[in-house]
Amino acid sequence: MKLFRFWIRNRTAPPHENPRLWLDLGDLGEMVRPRSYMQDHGLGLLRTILHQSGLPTDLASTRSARSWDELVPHLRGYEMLLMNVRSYTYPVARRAAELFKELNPTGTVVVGGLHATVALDEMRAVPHFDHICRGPGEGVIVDLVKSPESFPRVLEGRSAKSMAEWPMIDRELWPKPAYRRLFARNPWPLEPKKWGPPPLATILTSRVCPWRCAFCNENSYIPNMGRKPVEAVIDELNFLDRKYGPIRTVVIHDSMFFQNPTYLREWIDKYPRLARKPWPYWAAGRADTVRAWPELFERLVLETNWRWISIGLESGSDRVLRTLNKECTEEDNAFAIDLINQLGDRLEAQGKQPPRLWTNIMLGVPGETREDAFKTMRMLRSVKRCDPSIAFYAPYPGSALGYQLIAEGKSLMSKDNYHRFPDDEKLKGVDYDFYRALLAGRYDAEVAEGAGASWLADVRGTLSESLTKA
Ligand code: B12
Ligand code: SF4
Repeated sequence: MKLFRFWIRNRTAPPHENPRLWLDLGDLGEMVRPRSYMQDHGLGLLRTILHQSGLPTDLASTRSARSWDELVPHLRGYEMLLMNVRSYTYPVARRAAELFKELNPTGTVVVGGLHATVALDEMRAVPHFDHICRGPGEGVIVDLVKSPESFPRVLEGRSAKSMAEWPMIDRELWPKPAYRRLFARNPWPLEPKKWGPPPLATILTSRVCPWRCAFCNENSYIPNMGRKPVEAVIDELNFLDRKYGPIRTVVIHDSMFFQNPTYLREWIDKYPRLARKPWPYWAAGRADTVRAWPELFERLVLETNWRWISIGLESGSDRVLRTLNKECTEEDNAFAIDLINQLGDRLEAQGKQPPRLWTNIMLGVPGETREDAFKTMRMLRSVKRCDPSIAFYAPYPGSALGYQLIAEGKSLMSKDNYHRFPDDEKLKGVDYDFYRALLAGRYDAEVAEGAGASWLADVRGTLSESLTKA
């Protein structure tokens, strides 16, 4: 084994057409095994801009390698390495940069992405990162790649005013999964099964959610920008369907799709008329706005095939919702659940596919009591068609609550394990054994006690397997 490693690392570099390599980041092996994966729009956008500007990049992916040794030949022989670093890919990015420098001692490593914006100190601390771009990269990437030496080590990115200015991503610049059977069933560069049947087309219509939930509040670190015009979204989907389709599911990747009534009305008017097929889609909303604009919500479900409704209900307890600054109440959550249940019944009675509620739930929020957690379980069980995505609360840098808990020394997440798994223990002082027992159904009697007549859910029994990776 040692000999093999020595040989791998010391083989002469293969000749490359391009001097630059973009490395897609994620769990080793994710695109090797037959499992779901999602493509990175940041990488897609920036590589498209570079290629259109005559600065092509080669591509490798940590997700297509089973081990670091397997990645070695793909990293060797380049002058520049580019990466999009998010908090959960920071450990992989560090390791990749170290390896790249070992293999290409005179090479330059250029990084950007959300972790550079929210945790600059940790990025600075990696000596192998030569240039660190904070914020949006679309306005600087070309100059930066052309002449990195004219930029300081840490630089501010520049945003387009509107997503209308972004070029359409050339999806063939995304990594190809290595797994052949998966590939055969899911015509790349469309994506495999997730929420709905494959092939999937993922798309962004907006960049930032304007709310300020304490565990997220992305609008404090991602600059606001104009939304992608409705017709441009539909044109892109039609193009993808013609070129790579037939598409069967659309995933609108926006943090918050249900946010602007004027835009949504235009979507209701145009999507059913102008899309080659009104593909059923996944998109995110909030309980309080569903309650504020119920007619709009109903029309979206009934007229545009919104079939996987993602609402971060987060908790069934007002106390916890307040800690999270969710600005939604137990009543808002109950209203949204009830409306989705009713709409589902109506569609089912007509022999049509009912919408499912895909809901993020957090357990182990600081200050949460057992009764709060029972209320969350009761709330979940009142959803008739539910796909819960349950996670132990994670104090991510960038969010107000995350920064506070990190500063107080309560976070168990470190730069080596930002890599998140929903069931990792993330905070000091939280009784995770209780939560595991709760999800395994050991407190079902206590949960049922307060559930009354509303025990409707198709999530009866153990919820342990709902600690799923997004
Ligand atoms: C789509 C999405 C997903 C998708 C797809 C992820 C993927 N493969 O890309 C799915 C659903 C899988 C997902 C999952 C998760 N996500 Co997510 N996701 C998003 C979302 C909504 C959009 C990302 C996106 O495409 N943005 C648009 C592109 C264009 O922006 P970008 O990638 O940041 O790139 C720009 C800049 O950063 C910069 N840039 C990027 N790279 C580079 C490189 C260079 C060299 C330069 C110069 C510039 C540069 O320029 C780009 C153009 O402006 C964001 C929220 C957001 N608004 O960004 C959250 C977000 C990235 N996700 C987040 C989280 C926490 C997660 C999860 C951990 C959630 C969970 N608890 O399970 C998981 C982890 C997944 C995993 N791999 O394990 C956080 C990350 C926080 C952080 N500090 O990093 C975000 C910010 C949401 C939030 N507000 O909390 N996610
Ligand atoms: S949790 Fe959801 S609603 Fe709250 S700020 Fe983040 S994306 Fe917006």
